[in-house]
Amino acid sequence: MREMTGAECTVRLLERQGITIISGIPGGANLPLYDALSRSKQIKHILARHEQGAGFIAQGMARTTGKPAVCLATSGPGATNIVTAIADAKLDSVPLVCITGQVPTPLIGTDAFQEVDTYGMSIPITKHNFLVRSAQELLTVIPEAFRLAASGRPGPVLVDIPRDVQLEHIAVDDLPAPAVADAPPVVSDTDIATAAEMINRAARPVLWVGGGVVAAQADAICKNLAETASMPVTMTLMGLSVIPRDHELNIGMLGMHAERYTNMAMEGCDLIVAAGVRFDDRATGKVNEFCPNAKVIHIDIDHCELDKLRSVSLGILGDIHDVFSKLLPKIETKPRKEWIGYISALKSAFPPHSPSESGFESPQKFIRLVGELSDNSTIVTTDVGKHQMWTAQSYPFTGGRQWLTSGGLGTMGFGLPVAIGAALAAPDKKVICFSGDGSILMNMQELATAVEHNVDVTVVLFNNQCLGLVHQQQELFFEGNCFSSEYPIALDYVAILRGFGWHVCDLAENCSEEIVKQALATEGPCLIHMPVSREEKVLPMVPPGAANRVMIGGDTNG
Ligand SMILES: Cc1ncc(C[n+]2csc(CCOP(=O)(O)OP(=O)(O)O)c2C)c(N)n1
Repeated sequence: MREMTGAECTVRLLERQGITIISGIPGGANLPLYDALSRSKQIKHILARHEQGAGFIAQGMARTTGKPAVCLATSGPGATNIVTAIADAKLDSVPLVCITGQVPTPLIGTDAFQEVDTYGMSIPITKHNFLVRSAQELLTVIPEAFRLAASGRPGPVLVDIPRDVQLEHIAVDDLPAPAVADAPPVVSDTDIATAAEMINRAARPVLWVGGGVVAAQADAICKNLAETASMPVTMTLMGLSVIPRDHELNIGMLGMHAERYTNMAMEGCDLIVAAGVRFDDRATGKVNEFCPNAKVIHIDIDHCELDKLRSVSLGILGDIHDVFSKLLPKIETKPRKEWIGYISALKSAFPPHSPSESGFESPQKFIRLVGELSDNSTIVTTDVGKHQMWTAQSYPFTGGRQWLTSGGLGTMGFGLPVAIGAALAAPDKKVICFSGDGSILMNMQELATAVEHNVDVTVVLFNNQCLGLVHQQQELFFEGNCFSSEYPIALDYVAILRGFGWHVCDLAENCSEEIVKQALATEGPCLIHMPVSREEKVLPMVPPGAANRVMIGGDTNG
């Protein structure tokens, strides 16, 4: 029997979950927790400069390891600031445990200083949330938060702990065992047999993979399955690293910024094997007109996704690795020469925009150059905008958890803090963040955090002095009325980042492969600044709300 406070109990439970790094910011309502944390020999605290930064640093750790990561915020403004990072984690199924301080229990509902209804506010953006009423409850709530975050389809869980609960003394016999994720659902043998038969019979099948395949660590077996069946593979933005860029069956990302031949190939398929995807509108375009002639097998760990937006011929509930492993021995080896030949002909007729050469002539070629100069273990993050799509179209991904981008929420400001989190979780790896001059400002305070922890992060900043992707949409769909998307003042990013203590490499001053190599070889935070013309577009493009066959650009190589 040991007496401890709710705060101490929380820290012990986090230690037992194997947590070694937590990001956050202290404030009045979580100070008891911080006091207890200061005595932990196991957990290192990363003091972020903004709670959204703390949330995204934790996301960077979780996206890199696949395990729940923890972030802390105080009540009121601390909680409201961290909301974006939680919502982002929800849409991209990232396991997060966010612990917020709350005003003391007797003051809840009185409009107390720094009181917001964090529980209510977080209901729609979490997988689950708790408002803890006594220190005793922490013994079940904290392990439960980890179990929920990691089980099935991963996601964020919020635990709101009032200050008096953190200070309450309880006697604890034994701390509960650390929580583990629930076992995945048992896959039905009949479903496997039916799926195998459908794949074997199909003349023009496509394997469509998303973030769920990354989460299930099923990339290697996914490649085996595709190769055995000679099934071309298309990917959502979240699934881009599943199949190496140069693999002969990789037909690229589908949807709004797909290559024209990819969307055309999808139109021609007779079977879609959709794994770990959620029929997001950015991927399907107008969903009613998405591959109307294809049968669909949908494999997902979350039963809510099956039949949600598209009625499927067969829905398989289960862990994708498990499903693929059971499916593979039943798949006939087939060359499917006609189908593969048809797609190659489409590819020759509508050559990809993604560059086959690297260089400095365009951001896409430069992204490819950076990829070629980096080793395969490099982790890539992005912000949101043209630079994100250029990276999606051009970076030579090789596999796994290499690609961290905000897919569902599309959050500007994601790239830098997620890169910091990734570097903390994988200190032996280089992390490169491709960003834009709009996005980098949205969490630039974390430039200080990066220097403080000397993380091995390189930011490649494409500076087009505008909110590029918005600017492009205004040019294309609002008759060139580029209202409020241009920055009239040219900021000196080189001086700004140098001021934060970053190494800098300014390609406006000096531009050569040798200089880029040197920048990438620099250990610790380093900026590569590349000026880009506003006119440089992301093409092809499906207009928002249109069917995927309605594409702008990509009909020639230009
Ligand atoms: C937090 C947030 N606010 C607004 C948007 C809408 N938005 C999408 S892309 C974009 C412009 C991004 O500009 P920048 O980071 O400079 O990248 P670029 O497109 O120029 O490469 C904006 C404003 C968003 N995605 N996220």
